[in-house]
Order: sequence, then C-alpha cells, then structure tokens
Amino acid sequence: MREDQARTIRLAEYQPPSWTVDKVRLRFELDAEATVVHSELKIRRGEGPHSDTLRLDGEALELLSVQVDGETLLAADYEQDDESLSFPISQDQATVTLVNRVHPARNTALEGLYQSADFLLTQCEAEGFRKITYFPDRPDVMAEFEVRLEADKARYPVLLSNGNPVASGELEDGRHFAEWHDPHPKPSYLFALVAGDLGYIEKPYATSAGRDVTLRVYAEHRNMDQCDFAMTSLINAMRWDEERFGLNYDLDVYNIVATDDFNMGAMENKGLNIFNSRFVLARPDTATDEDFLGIESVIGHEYFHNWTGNRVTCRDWFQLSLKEGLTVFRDQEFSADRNSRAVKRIEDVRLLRAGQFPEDAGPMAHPVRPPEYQEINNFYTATVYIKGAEVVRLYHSLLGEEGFQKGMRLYFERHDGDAVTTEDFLAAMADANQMDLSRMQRWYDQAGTPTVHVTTDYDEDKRRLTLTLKQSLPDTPGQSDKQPTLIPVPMGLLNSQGRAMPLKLAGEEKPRGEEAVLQLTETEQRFVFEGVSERPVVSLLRGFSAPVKLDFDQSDADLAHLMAHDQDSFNRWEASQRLCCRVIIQAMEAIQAGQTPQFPDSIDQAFAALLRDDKADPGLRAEALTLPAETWLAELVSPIDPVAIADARHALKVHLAKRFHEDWARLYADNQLQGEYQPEPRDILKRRLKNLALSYLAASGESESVKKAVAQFDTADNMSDQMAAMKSVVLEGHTQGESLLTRFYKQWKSQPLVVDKWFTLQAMRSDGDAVARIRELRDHPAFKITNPNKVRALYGAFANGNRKSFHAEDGRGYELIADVVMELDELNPSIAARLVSVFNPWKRMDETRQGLMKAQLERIKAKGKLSRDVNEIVSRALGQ
Ligand code: B3K
Ligand code: ZN
Repeated sequence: MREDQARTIRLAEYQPPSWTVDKVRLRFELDAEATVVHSELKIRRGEGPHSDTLRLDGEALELLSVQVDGETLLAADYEQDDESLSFPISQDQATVTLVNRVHPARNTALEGLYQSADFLLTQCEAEGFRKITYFPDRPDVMAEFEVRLEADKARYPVLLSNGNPVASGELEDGRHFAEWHDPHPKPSYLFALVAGDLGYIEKPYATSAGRDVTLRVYAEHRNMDQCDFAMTSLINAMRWDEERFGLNYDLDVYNIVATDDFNMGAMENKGLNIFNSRFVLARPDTATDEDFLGIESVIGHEYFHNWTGNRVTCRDWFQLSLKEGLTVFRDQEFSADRNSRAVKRIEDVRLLRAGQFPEDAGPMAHPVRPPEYQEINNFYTATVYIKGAEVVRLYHSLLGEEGFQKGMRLYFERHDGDAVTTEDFLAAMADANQMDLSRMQRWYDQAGTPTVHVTTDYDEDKRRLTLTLKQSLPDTPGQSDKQPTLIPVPMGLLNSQGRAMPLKLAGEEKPRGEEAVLQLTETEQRFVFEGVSERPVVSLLRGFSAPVKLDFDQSDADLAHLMAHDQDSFNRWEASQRLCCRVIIQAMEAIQAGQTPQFPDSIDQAFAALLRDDKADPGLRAEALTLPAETWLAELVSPIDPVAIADARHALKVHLAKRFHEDWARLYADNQLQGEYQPEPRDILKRRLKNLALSYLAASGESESVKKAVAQFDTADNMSDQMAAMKSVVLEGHTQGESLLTRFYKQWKSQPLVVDKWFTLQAMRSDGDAVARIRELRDHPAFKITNPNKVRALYGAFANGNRKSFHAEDGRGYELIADVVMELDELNPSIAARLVSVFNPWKRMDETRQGLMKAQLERIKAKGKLSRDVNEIVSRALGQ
C-alpha cells in the first residue's frame, strides 16, 4: 500500500511538455504473474520549457533496463522514485528503450494491466498507463503506437490492441504473437490491450465515406448469446453519427470487449473499447428495459468519443468536460432521436437534480472545469459529465441545430489531431456563428447551481405583465462573489382556457409569436409584456433550458393549469413534480411534528386527471405519475431529515394507491403487452406505465393486488416484468417477498449481472434490520469485495438507494459504509473514494446525523495510510 502525499495539481500552473513522443513501439511478454514490457520511444523536444532532463511517469514498476540511443544507463545515470524515472538528455531528439516488469494478477485496483476471470486487460484513463510502463503520461503528448503482444496460445488465444491488426503468428513453446498499428496519434490514456480466451460475434459495416469496417463484440464464451443487442446498438450509433454530425469511423476494425471487473461503465480506447459487462450483455430474460436503454446509450457514448475525445482530445485533465460533457450531450441526443425525446429530457433532468445538484451544494462542489485536483479520478463527476452536457446544450439552444453543427465542423477543422481546451471549443462555436459567446465562459469557471428568482406583476388596467428575473449563485468551497451568467429562458403565457397567448414585449413592434426566449445575462432584469388580455399563467424555463433552480411561487391551481395545458411537455411534467414536492414536504413537516400527514385535494385532482387521460402519451404519463426522488426532495429542505422525507414520500404513494385503487388496476390491465418481448421504445414506455401501476397496487397493501404482482413474477417472460414484480412486493415489505427472492436467486445464480440485481434489491429494503442483512449478504458466496459491480450492487445501493436505513439515527448504516470504505481503500482506491462520497452532504443534515457522519469521516481519516483518492474526498468533506 502506497503512502500517498497530498499533492495539488493546478490549471494555472499548466506548461506544455518539455519532451514529447512521436512514436512508441511496445512489446509485451504477457503473463498473469509477471509481464515484461519493452518500450521504444522516439522522443523530441516539445513546446514547453527547455530541459536537459527527461522525466517519465511510472508507478509501482520494476525497471529492468533503460537505454538512450542504444547506450545502457547505469543506476547512477538515472533517478527513480515512486512516481517517476528521470535521466539527462542533451540532444534534441533520441530513442529511449525501456524494459520493465508488472504483475497483473496482483492488481486489485483495476488500473493499468490487470486480470479479470482468466484474461488480461488494461485501463489507462486517466493515469493508468504509468502503471504499465514509463512514459510522459499526459494527454497533450500524442504518439503513434505500434504494439506487439506475445503470450501462451492456449491460455490467451485472442490478442487485441488499438488500431488495425498487421501481423500474427506462432512462436516457440506454445506461444504466439499479434501486432497492431494505430495510425492515429493518441495520448497514452487511450492505449489498451486484451489477451485471453474470448468468444466474439462479428458484423461488417460500410461507412458513408466508403470504408469497410469489421465490428466485433468479444465476451467470455458463456456470454456469447447476450451480445447481439450491443452490436445492433453500435451499428445504430455509427449510422447516427454519420447522419446527425457527419462523422465517420476511421479504422478497419472496431472491437468491444466485455469484462465483469471494471471500475466504471466503459472506456473509449481507440478502436478497442473495453466495457463493463453490464453495458454489453443483454437478453430479454436477463436484462430489463433500463438495461437495454443503458447499453444503447453507453455503446453510443464510447463510440462518439472517437471524434469527441480521441481525434480531438484534452490538453490536460482540467479540460475533462471538453470530451465528457460534449460526449454525454451527444449520447443524450442519440437516445432522444431513437426513443421519446420528451421522456429522455425528463430522465436527464431527474439525473441532474438527483446527482449533480447535491454535488454542487456540498464540499466537492467544483466548476465544470475544475481549477485544481489532487487525484483526477475523483473528478469524473456528475458536474463534469452531466452539468458539462447541459453547458453544451446551452450552445445548442443559443445557436440552434444548424449553428451548433457549424461550430462542430469548425472545431474539427481547427483541432483534428490536437489536444485542446474548453476555450477552443467556445471559440469555434462563437467564430463559426460570428457571435459573442464570452459569457459562456462563466459556466465553466463557476461552481454551484444558479437560482433564478421570479416575480410577476399583472396590471389589469394596462393589460401589462411585468416579469422580473433575478439570478444568484451561492458561495462554494474556495469561491465567492460570483458573476451573473448567461441563462436562456424560453417561456410562454397561458390564458384561462390553457391556450398560448401572443407575446409582445414593450418597445417591440409586433408579437414574437407564442414562445419567446428571454436572455437573462444580468443579476436582475425586467421583461414587460403588453396587450396581455387576462391574468396569464406563466410557463418558464421550458425544456429545462439551463441547469438552474427556479424559485417561482405559483399556486396549486396554476400548477394544475400548467400540468393540463402547457404547450411544453417538459413543463407539464415539471408542474406535476412541483406539486408533488410541495405536498410531500408538507407531509414531512407533519411527520416531524408527530402528526399523521394529510394530503390536499389538489394532488388528488391532479392524479385523477393524469390517471384518466387515456389519450396521453404513456411515457409522459408514467413520468408524471412517478413521485420525485428522495435526493431531489432533500435539495428542497434544510436541514435534511432523510427518514422523514422517505416516510412522507411513501405516505403519499400509499395515499394515492388507495385513493385510486381502481384506476391503477385499470391502468395495469390496459397496458399489458401482447406478443414477444421487444426492447422497442413504444413497448418500453407502455411496460413502464404498467409496472408503475403495479408498484402502486402493491403499495395499497391489498392482498388481491399483491397476488397480481406474484402472478406477474411467476409468468414473466422477460426481466423487466419479473424484476418489477419482485421489487414491488419486496420493497413494500409483503411477506411473499422472501420466497420470491429465494426463487429468483435459484433461477439466476449462474448470471452474475442478474445476481447483482438481487443484491441491490435486498440492499434497498428498509424493513427490519437492514444493516444486519447487508452484513450477512457480504458473506454470501456470490459476493466478492474485489468486484466493483458487486460493491456497487450491495453497498452503493444501500447508501444511495436505501436512505432510510443508511441514515437511521442509530448510526449503524454510517458505520457499515465507513468499515467497507477502509477495507476497500487497500484494494481499489477509486471504488473506495466513490463510496466514501456518500458522506459528503453531512453538513446539511440535522444535528444528530451531522455528528454521526462526521465521526465516521474522522474515523476513516484517523486510520492513516489512505490512498490519495479517499484522502482527498475525506479531507474536503471535513473542510481541511
Ligand atoms: N472515459 C471513461 C472514464 C474513465 C474514468 C477513469 N477513472 C469512460 C467514459 O466517460 O466514456
Ligand atoms: Zn465519456
């Protein structure tokens, strides 16, 4: 275990590299216990400060030899520490030859070269390449790679790396080799290799530019019947990128490899994507609709990186959102074009509010482009990814599709093959459209979620509406005195019939039509509308046009009016959620005061309307009937009492379940699907609505309804239905739950991804002694602490998805997570750091919980010998 010192890397201190690499030749003598890496680097002076020392990154490597232009260096000729190797070079270019050894089978951090099942693979982003061999491991050093892999043929028949295959053949002693060449210069973080006994499926693909490409999806042999959907998604993504962005693939092969042991979702290595098997493997009986949608989106995401990330990459890791925000935006658009755009937008906003807004309000708040970090792995955050995507969406709203695409074309024209910054992206968008977008810069530099405060004043005599918009941005750690930013506010006015009213701003000649986009650029601005014939209901921030909070006090009646009539589908949904939030918070206050919560007629009326509007789109209906997430509700109150929030939310669910029992039953019956299971958009949304109805039926507690769920479990021919049925029974605490869980495990114990679902569901149960249950499941033979999916399925689901038990006032939930964080930190620091982040919101809790959570953070801190990853999160959480 390394003793990490705290180091801080700062954007302001960026310098171009003193030395760069044009070409790399790597030769791997692969072996699970000890792999020998031979590396030949063609180096030359870079654009950075002149230096006669070459410093290469390298962590936990056994150096065997180093030569410069064929001359072997002696130990006295170089300097070595835990993180680097340095030696003098006075000429302007040289060939450096290195040999070192690494130990894949001992690597539990799953960064660098490691083993999964019986095969070997790599993960390099962000700084894993330095765990394989010595190299200037930074994204602005882009080199052409030639790779030769040598391994035992029986154990490792498949040998893959980036680029195109160039040669393969036999060696002595049952070994063989394969050679790969990647003609596109790339940073070391995009390097990958895979060696093992894997199966594959294959499809040909012709790009619109006429290149023939062989596509392959590799997986362990037992999983070959679960790869087809991933392949179809890849083909759809490639076609979509050609059609919507005019971007073509640029190699002869595209390989995807699925592994059960992976720290995150997937990795976009050039020509050789490596995927968590969760985002590849799917069969109707093993994967839910959400799994299918997730696969399509992640396969798309990694493919889209080929241009936004690989061809044009980041100058340094502060620019991470340059590729991640942009690529998330692209995958969101891909899913929106393939499925229901309106539903996709709602889901993305749910994710932003539940995942990113809390981050912005806590100790880890950072701008989309952070100014500093200690461990870059800690900055693969919701802010960089999801808020980053919202920032890209802002350009799209401001410029329209055509202007945005113009900007993209200029971006590629200027920067193809380069490592660039978010300013370069902004400049391309601005220059292509001859527009001043300088205000956009603040979205990259300021942390925190802006709030838009709204007041309205209607003057009946003058038939005039005055809309006052103010923006504010709270202080965040290390940042205060924030500047106003650019917030587009699409809006409309509804008359009492629900119809859109013409919008004429004071001073303008004629009406703008029925929707206007107000540009909020100052701290406070007023907009005066004339000729407003009656008091309107105002619809603001349509489509969720910016990642902000809206502080706008509208009556229940106005919200109901928007729910029923808003021309914008997002705002119809938004109104339903605002109404639910209001009602749940009132119920929470009642619970805290020791009273039984009562629910107002307004919510019943709203639900009655939704439940009886059979002509409505099933997807949007399901979204509106889904109650707001506990994490989003927590954002709306202070201090946070997570148990009261969970109880209040559940009380509303039970109330609606009982009050509308017949409607739910009818909805359930009307939305049954006939015929074979298809993960197609229409079917998915109908199934979602049906299963939502089932969860309300189960919440009603009525025995007939529970029987319906058990019957669905028994007869389901697909995982969506089977899982939904079991979930509704188990999470409502019905006695039948135990036997469903037992049967489910028996049925699926050979499928690790399905077993993950089984762990997760139990982790989410808040009845009985949840902590004891988790400790018991920890000892289950199917659980493995070294497998990130298992850790997420059990502990991640407990801390994030079972807020009632995690935040129980006896503090045992906190203790459980702290225990496992300390254990994991010795095995896999990035997974440990993810998990310890669940303590981040501690200062926003009530006093008792603050004390309990802080005590666990201090306990972790006191353990000492923490990884840089966990140390940074814990120190920031404690305000150090
Ligand atoms: N770029 C990778 C994430 C790497 C995370 C390293 N800790 C996956 C993605 O965003 O596509
Ligand atoms: Zn990405």
